[in-house]
Amino acid sequence: MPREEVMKWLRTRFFPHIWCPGCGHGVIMHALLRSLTALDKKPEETVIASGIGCSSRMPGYINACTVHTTHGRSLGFATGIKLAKPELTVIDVMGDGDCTAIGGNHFIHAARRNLDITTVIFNNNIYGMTGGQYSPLTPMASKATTAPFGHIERPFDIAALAIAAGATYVARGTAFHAQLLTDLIVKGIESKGFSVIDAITQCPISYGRKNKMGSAADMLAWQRDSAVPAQAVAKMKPEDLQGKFVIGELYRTTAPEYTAEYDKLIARVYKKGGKEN
Ligand SMILES: Cc1ncc(C[n+]2csc(CCOP(=O)(O)OP(=O)(O)O)c2C)c(N)n1
Repeated sequence: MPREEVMKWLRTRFFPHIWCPGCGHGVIMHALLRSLTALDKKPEETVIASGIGCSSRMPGYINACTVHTTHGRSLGFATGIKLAKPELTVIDVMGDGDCTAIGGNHFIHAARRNLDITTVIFNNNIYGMTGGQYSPLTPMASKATTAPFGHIERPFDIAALAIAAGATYVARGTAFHAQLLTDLIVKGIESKGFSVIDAITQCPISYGRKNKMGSAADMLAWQRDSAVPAQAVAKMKPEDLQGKFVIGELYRTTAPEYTAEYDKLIARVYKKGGKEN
């Protein structure tokens, strides 16, 4: 059972949830809720937005200001909310398909603007809700319902994409490393700018079964065994990283935050009585 302070963030009246047995999405939701309690956030000052997908059902279970929007567009909604009320903590939860396929354009431009929004990408390598079609994060050679003979597209390196697009905090955790994930989400929320947390999670039904990865417990063991801590990478050769992924804080910088710049612009224009120069 979650701790009492975490329970307060749950809308248990909507349980049972929709997630399959062994799905990692609940572990990530728990990490998010632990990060909100650790930061002493208040539900009425916390917005959780999502698009469409198994992962995107999550805000419905959370007792905060939540919006379950349209597939790939949640960052558009989150942007509007943040601009209208910059004082709110805005978190956007997205599936890997939601964020990087249909939502890819919103994602890169939100990162470029450096809006103070924390995104948590539920990266289960697949479109879970619709039955296992490949996403832009599906690894090459994996099987999917739309790649029955093995996937021939290269996946995005989502961390590199986020950094190149302008995100100012980028990290990766997994459902297996639940405490690390909590700490990374805490830091992402604290960081004033666009934060991206790639949260690797298992989909035993639509991805694991097709790729003979075993049970949910086996998939958690796969996360444990494939993860390389960011601190260890410097000492490793590129070939040692084959088939592995790096976890921990991957990138952090500072850059002007969009809503702060917008407020400055409004103040400047008011001071000049609305005149251009
Ligand atoms: C405009 C639009 N296109 C397609 C769909 C169908 N659809 C619903 S969820 C989904 C993919 C979800 O996959 P992902 O974002 O990876 O999340 P997961 O279910 O794996 O958590 C798709 C394609 C939709 N709802 N709306």
